[in-house]
Amino acid sequence: MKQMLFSVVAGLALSLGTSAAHAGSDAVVVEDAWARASIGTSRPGAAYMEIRNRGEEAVTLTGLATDLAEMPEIHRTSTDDQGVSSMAPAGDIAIAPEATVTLEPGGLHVMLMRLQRPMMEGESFSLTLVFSDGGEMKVEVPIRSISARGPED
Ligand SMILES: [Cu+2]
Repeated sequence: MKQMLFSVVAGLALSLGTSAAHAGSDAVVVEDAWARASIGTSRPGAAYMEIRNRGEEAVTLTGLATDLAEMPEIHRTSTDDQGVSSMAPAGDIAIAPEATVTLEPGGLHVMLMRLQRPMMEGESFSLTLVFSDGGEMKVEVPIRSISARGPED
């Protein structure tokens, strides 16, 4: 009897722990995702979106996965005093409660390195966002024209 009680309590603790761990990234909403068509596969593709944390705890975006590219990464473009811009891996992206992180041309972006196929205007691809609490979110990203500057182009 004592043994059974123990396992019920243990099971309860486990399920509470799991739901708490997923509360963070479960509160994340992605809006206005879009990508630009590519010329072939020799150069990396890029994708943009707004990542909104509607929860009460901070969440951290730690990685990306997609079958479109072997090496999807979040990059940050920055421009120095001379007006020269460059980009580098942005590392983990922390999103405070109620905050929105915007991925847009000239700033943070998804860089799709080693494209496995050309990105064709009018098609879409799925991109999985991976969070530090173990949560994952799959986003369908529409591919706009090669000259698109925003989600409506
Ligand atoms: Cu980049």
